[in-house]
Amino acid sequence: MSKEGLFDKLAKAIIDGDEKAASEISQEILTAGIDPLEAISQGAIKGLDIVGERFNRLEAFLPELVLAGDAMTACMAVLTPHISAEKRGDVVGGRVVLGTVAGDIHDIGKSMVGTMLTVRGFEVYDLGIDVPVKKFIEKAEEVGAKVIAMSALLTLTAFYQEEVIKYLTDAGLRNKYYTIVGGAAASEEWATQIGADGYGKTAVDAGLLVKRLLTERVPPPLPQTLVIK
Ligand code: B1M
Repeated sequence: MSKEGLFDKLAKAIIDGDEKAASEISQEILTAGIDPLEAISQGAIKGLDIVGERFNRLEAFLPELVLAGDAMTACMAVLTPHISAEKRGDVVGGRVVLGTVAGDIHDIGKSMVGTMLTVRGFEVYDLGIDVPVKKFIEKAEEVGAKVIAMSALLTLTAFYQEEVIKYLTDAGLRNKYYTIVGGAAASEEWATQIGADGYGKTAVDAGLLVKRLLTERVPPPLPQTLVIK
């Protein structure tokens, strides 16, 4: 089967919420020697986007979202360990505290960011989902991180990204950490508005962003949000 055919099959497995099929097709993709990152972005995420659009049009409901999310997780479990060293680029090193902001339990994109940072050689402390403002900072202080990375998928709770930045400022810690934001509820405009040091549209961009921030060494807070898109 062609690469495109496999990507379509993977997207369909996600749309159908079929964990077993998602896992099997992901394995097939690996066996065929196809780039796992391409399969995630050209196949699996397309499937999730279709479910999201159907949800918007009231043609799909919460159970379908849940099943699609589970199928995506099954696919990622097979594919992510094989995201290759070629994607690493130059290893820069440095610690990053990562999480999805308070009130938001979307995990998939945040975990992709974690994978992309890890393969680039950063030490990632993934706090998971629904992370309270203070926890980002406490962890960053504890592990000596240089970057705080926040994902937000819900418009309603994206303001917590700004709360973390405000908290850092109020605590006199703003010049200690680069703050970067992303996720479907974030945008370049939003990142600029809240004074984030960086914005990345995709997980791959997040990896490039952290690399740029840590190699260019302009101390935080940056006068202008660095944008990779
Ligand atoms: Co929900 N959900 N969801 N959901 N969900 C969305 C986000 C939504 C857009 C669907 C829709 O209406 N079309 C909508 C949000 C609307 C809005 O606020 N604007 C929505 C809603 C409304 C909800 C609920 C409120 C539904 C309800 O209960 N009525 C509820 C909220 C729960 C909560 O968080 N408190 C809810 C629940 C869920 C599930 C739990 C069922 C499930 C998540 C399962 C899981 O994560 N394990 C789910 C899912 C699957 C989705 C959709 C369909 C897919 C999300 C996803 O994983 N996308 C989503 C619609 C959509 O996005 N098409 C939707 C794939 C993922 C790879 O993309 O996370 O954007 P994303 O990450 C991208 C980039 O954004 C970037 O990298 C990734 C790609 O490279 N990125 C970063 C992410 N973080 C980054 C950080 C960075 C840089 C880049 O730097 C730090």
